[in-house]
Amino acid sequence: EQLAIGPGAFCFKGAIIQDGVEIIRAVNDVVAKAEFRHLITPGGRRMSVAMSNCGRQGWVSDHAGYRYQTTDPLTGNAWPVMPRILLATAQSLAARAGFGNFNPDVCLINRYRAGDRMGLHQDRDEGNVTAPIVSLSLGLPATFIWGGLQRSGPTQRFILEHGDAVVWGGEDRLRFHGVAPLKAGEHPLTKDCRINITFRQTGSLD
Ligand code: MD5
Ligand code: FE
Repeated sequence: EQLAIGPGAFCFKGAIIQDGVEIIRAVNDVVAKAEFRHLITPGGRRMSVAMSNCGRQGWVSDHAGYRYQTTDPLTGNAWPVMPRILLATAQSLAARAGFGNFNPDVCLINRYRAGDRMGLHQDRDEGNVTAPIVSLSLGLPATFIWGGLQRSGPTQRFILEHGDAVVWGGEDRLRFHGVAPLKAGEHPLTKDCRINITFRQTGSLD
């Protein structure tokens, strides 16, 4: 089931349910090497969502700003290699949405617990905004907030549930978006949390 939620945004409802156990195992392998942490925004605020990364680059934030870097600031080590199941899932979904040759070098893993939220923002730290972003939702459901190209524009809300995948490309790639505070709950696979995984391509030549 593929829902076109915008001209360049496609929701694949339940598409990754059958791979849920394997995907969560891959996430656990990554966070055993690069643990979840609460990044600090350039303005000095601690993000409620806990994050980690795998792949050639990782998204980080601190007093100096938002950026991608090849090493984990907590350890100085390279980020863990992107597990094959994650890369394959992202590439397959991008292709189904019409984006061939998607070669993500970043896999950002977000962990939401009860009350955790993500304020309205755009994803524009990637050098290549022509590549889509693929996102996977696992565990507890969340209310996703979807705006327009200006922060002040109207927003829509929809629920992202366990097993849903969304490909954000084309003119929907730079929309403002956020996640409402997570409601407490219990999920058989992730217990008290929601895991969101986003795949990004930071370069323009690969
Ligand atoms: C989440 N994560 O549920 C969301 C899912 C993030 C983030 O927002 O930056 O980690 S990805 C939603 C998204 C990505 C790229 C573009 C658009 C939405 N969009 O244009 O609406 O944790
Ligand atoms: Fe985002």
